[in-house]
Amino acid sequence: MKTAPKTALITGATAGIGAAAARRFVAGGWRVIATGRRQQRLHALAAELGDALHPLAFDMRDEVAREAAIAGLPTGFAGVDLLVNNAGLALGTAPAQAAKLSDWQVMIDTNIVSVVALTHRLLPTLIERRGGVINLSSVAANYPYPGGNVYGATKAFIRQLSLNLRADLHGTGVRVTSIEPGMVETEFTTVRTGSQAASDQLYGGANPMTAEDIAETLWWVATLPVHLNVNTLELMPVTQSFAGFQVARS
Ligand code: 8X3
Repeated sequence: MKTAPKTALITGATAGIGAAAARRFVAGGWRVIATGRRQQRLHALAAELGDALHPLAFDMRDEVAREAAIAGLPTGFAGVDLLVNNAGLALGTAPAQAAKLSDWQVMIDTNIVSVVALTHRLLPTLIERRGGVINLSSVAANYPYPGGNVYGATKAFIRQLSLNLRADLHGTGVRVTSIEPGMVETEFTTVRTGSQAASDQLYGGANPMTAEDIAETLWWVATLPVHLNVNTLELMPVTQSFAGFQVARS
């Protein structure tokens, strides 16, 4: 028996993990709603992937635009089976005492407030369809590091939100997963540092993970037999591991 294609809504699909995930899910026969701010990039993705991809350009932090975009989804894409909360960013690597409050606010609005709002909006549909939520957290949720301050805290929120959603959605059949990657070479570090050179230096010789590595992981999680739930999944490149404690000496 032929089953109807499933639909994933992937945020932050204009680049990096989001774009790679859109490609992976379309290749797997799903429909994808690809969201992001950069309309041209979404249209290029739609031109590449065809009718299975519905581009939806809006700023996740704009409540009115977000609601209009979701409420206006065409019939073929209205039933979301999987929400991939991928949109997010890090701004700055300075210690807390030198960081910009405005950077912290943008991270909190993007990485937490928008994710919470979109998830809340889609929960009734996800419950009706026994769907799933995959949240992109980070190793920064699990390990403190200098300069991680508010970025790491937003990702810790996302990890705990995922687990608490699981607790509340118990018995509904809805799956929830927190994915916690380490170094993935995307635009992430250029955005974080504001510099291509800093990004090249960080990833140079490090053999980091790729957006495609994480997209494949998302695909695996989403297509596991329905009686399985991956609660949390932390990934690093082999070249990345843990640093020790610091000691400030007098
Ligand atoms: C960021 C992970 O390892 O690049 O989410 O700092 S890492």
